[in-house]
Amino acid sequence: MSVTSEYLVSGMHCHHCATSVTEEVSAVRGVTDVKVDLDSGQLIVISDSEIPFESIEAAVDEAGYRVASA
Ligand SMILES: [Cu+2]
Repeated sequence: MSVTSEYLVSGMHCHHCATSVTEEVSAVRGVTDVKVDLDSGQLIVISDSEIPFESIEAAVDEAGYRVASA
């Protein structure tokens, strides 16, 4: 089973920001694919099970950005 979750990340300004977020969120256990749209700040997480919001929030925080909304 594959779960798709969408989040909004604030503070990303360039390709480097998007790469940082992608790397950190990709490292969260259970995550199989991550897509970041720099213009809209949209973060799409594909996982093989439901990932707790706190885990995504922590990973984005680790990258230096903030989840604006789920
Ligand atoms: Cu940047």
